[in-house]
Amino acid sequence: MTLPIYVLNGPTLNLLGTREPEIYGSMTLADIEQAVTAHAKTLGLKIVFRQSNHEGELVDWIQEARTKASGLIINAAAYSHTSVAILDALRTVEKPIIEVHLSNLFRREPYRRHSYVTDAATGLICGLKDTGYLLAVDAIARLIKVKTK
Ligand code: CA2
Repeated sequence: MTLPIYVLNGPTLNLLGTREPEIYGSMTLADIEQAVTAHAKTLGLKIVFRQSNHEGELVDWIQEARTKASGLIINAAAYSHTSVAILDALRTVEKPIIEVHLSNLFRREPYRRHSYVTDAATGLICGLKDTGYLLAVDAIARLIKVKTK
């Protein structure tokens, strides 16, 4: 049986849909979870979807994903730009890792252009709002198949 894909979300993403829809879209995180879970189901895959405002909790979940996930989708939000702890944890995950950002980091403030997560990620999707999460599921599905063939 294929292990679930972990989808981890960082600080303040729990407030999605309440402000700045032009940057982040108008869906709530619960809407995104529902869409991602339904899409994964069409591919025969399961999703574990979580959000935390706490760096250490995200690190714990990344460590959990090492043995319990088939792949990892991560939007570490502001921690992407600051957290060597999250980078170190991601470097221990020997599974496909897709970094997702709702907004296009390269059209925003210069401090958002660097992400520590990118150093450990298999690939990066940004600027496509909620669609980025769905494409990340597709990417992991393909990467897992390539690996298991
Ligand atoms: O574009 C993304 O997905 C980000 O990861 C979102 C982070 C930001 O720090 C990154 O640079 C890019 C911020 C998430 C804040 O979420 C909000 C939710 C509701 C209202 C305003 C912000």
